[in-house]
Amino acid sequence: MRTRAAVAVAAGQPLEIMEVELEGPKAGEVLIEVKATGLCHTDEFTRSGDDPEGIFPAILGHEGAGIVLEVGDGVTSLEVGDHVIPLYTPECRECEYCLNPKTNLCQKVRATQGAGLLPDGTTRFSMLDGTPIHHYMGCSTFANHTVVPEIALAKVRKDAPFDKICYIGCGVTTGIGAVINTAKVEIGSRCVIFGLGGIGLNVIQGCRMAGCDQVVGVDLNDGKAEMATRFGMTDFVNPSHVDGDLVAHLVELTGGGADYTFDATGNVGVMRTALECAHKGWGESIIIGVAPAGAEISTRPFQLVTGRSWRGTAFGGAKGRTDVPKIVDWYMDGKIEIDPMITHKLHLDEINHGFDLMHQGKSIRAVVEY
Ligand code: NAD
Ligand code: AHE
Ligand code: ZN
Ligand code: ZN
Repeated sequence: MRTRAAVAVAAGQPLEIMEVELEGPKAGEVLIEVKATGLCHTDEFTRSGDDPEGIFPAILGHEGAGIVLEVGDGVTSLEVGDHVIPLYTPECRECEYCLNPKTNLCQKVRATQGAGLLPDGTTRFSMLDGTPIHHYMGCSTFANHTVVPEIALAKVRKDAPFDKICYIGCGVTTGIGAVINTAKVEIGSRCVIFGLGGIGLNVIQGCRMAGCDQVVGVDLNDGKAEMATRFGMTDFVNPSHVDGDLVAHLVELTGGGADYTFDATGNVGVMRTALECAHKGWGESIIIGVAPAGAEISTRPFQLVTGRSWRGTAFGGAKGRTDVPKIVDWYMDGKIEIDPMITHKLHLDEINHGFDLMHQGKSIRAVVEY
């Protein structure tokens, strides 16, 4: 079939909107009509050329929701008409990672997914002249139709709006999950969140759910403070307005250091600050941000010797087929908020403007509706 897609033709270039060819689903695969997709900073990270795994041409996008149009041979858990959220962290329920409750990093298809291919080692997308186009994070939601492995689809209730629940495909789950699943934040904790964008705001929302006493937000953009306050931030710090050492300032503000800190910027200097403002003896710092190729973190080992821990999380530690339908229920039951964070709705033709808004700090989430 033919479908419309925004294609990343080369690193650093704007996405190009074009008709592409899409082959039907093979065994274990599912054809989806994508109804909506969010723009996450990780899409921009790959588009820009910062991603060591970036492959071009590719159809980016990993924060989508849609409807099953066709299932390949052997697919048993989904049928035509089901509503689904694609999962860049699949859940096969049989690999050693899926069987270990300590991780959500199913490895069943990781090698081919990282190479921009479906599990049989081929791509379903091509340009009209036959040039193959790579998949991205197993999802490729910047296309109106996509083919995804069955194990990378969470089946969700049919009354949930696609233009909101697409955000559960990455930002919402990553932010809330980092608090609940990874850090396991306790009631009464003091937390510091660096980066109040689409991920950081959901960390703040998770901190509110966890019953934190203090939730400090740190961002270079004063414009991010209002929304963060609405989601539960108690104190705002703009590092460019702090005289002297930022770590010392945050340690003082949190009464000796934070119980938990979160990086949602992808900046390795910020990651160091986040580790060092965690409380001596027990503070934990969780890295969520994705850093460019070649970037490395550093600190004095003494920071760890004296009881701080450095950790990381992908997709908020969520096992997607199990947890994502529950998060959709939380949204539908009013336990979490999504709507205010979706600041812009765009047509596919306007997708590059969505990345401009991200760079200008004007959007939290821009969502493309097909
Ligand atoms: P975003 O662009 O919406 O937000 C980033 C925020 O960080 C912005 O508000 C920006 O002003 C702020 N910022 C940038 N530099 C800063 C600095 N030096 N100090 C303080 N604030 C600073 O991006 P997003 O979609 O929220 O994504 C955030 C990061 O999380 C990205 O690196 C993204 O790739 C990563 N991410 C990781 C996962 C995961 O599973 N680990 C999932 C989603 C996104
Ligand atoms: N390809 C990059 C790393 C990108 C990365 O860390 N991706 C996160 C999800 S970000 C979603 O917005 C992730 O899930 N990582 C685990 C994995 O297996 O990819 C690089 O640096 O090579
Ligand atoms: Zn993402
Ligand atoms: Zn698995």
